[in-house]
Amino acid sequence: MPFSLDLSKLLAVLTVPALAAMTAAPVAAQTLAAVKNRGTLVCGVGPGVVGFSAPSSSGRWSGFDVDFCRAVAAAIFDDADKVTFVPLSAGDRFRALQAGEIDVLSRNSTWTMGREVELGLTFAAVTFYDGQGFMVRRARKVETALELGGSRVCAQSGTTTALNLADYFAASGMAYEAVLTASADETAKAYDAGQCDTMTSDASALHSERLKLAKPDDHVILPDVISKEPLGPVVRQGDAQWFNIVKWTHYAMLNAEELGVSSKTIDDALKSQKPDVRRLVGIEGGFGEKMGLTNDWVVRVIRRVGNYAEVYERNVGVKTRLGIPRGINQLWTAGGIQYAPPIR
Ligand SMILES: N[C@@H](CCC(=O)N[C@@H](CS)C(=O)NCC(=O)O)C(=O)O
Repeated sequence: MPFSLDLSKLLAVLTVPALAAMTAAPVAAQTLAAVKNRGTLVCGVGPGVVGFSAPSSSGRWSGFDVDFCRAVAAAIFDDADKVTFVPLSAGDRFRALQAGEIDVLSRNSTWTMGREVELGLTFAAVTFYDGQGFMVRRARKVETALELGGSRVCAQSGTTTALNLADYFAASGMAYEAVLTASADETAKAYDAGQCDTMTSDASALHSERLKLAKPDDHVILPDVISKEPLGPVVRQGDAQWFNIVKWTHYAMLNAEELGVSSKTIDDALKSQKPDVRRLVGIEGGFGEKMGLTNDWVVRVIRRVGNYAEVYERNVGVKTRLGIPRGINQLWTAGGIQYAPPIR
């Protein structure tokens, strides 16, 4: 049909230059400039999961996810305190990032395909490999999650937790009732008050939630892990420079651990003759400036916040109240799956 031929020609004329213009356009690199102009990094965090992100009584934020924000701030400003923390519920976190209310989300968020292809967001790295678990009262003498049929299960809304819960009970042919709440505090309160007999969330968060209960020792975390929860920082799509800064902050902290560079040994590292240590601390390679930062950006991160092991052990490791062993979050050289691409 002549009409359709004409239309397709017209479309080709209109679309080809438009597409070429899109691909030729430089990738928007506005986030770093905005952060520098503002003088502070705006970081979305969880409101209250001790060990991951929680404010002290004086309002100072600390935790594993908080330290990641501090590391990015240290990389940019050489000051780990130049961060404004924005507490966000599970249901609101991705909207806040999409809307530009925060520069990065560091809030025990699970990397899923849908969160990238549906929400226009990108996970920069996996800072904590986790999985979903269950907590029950010790007195129930439950040994495995397969005995949980008929349970009333407390979980947080707006999370992968609630979705996995439904999948797991359906796949196991078990009945259950979900009691969904809007925050970690509410979930713990509902469980402690007996509104549910089982609590489910990322296993790491369960270790933290247990500490909120009236009698933590009366509760056990079952050994079953029913899902993959790769947790990490999230950015908006379309700003490759910012994505690289967030991603390489995690990888720099891992590489530092692998090379034995910590906040205690950073001054020795600056005198090192080892090529990979010299590239890490920016004496060789010049990678920091190519990313919009200074060449000593990793020195700033390690001096002000520490390497991956220091951050892990300080916030959630076996010597803390949470007591979570490194497990699969060990470096690949120690039997784990934390593996950073090389700096070269
Ligand atoms: N990793 C899961 C769960 C994340 C989540 O929000 N977990 C709860 C665990 S109880 C939490 O951290 N809440 C923080 C809070 O409400 O303070 C996801 O990305 O959907």
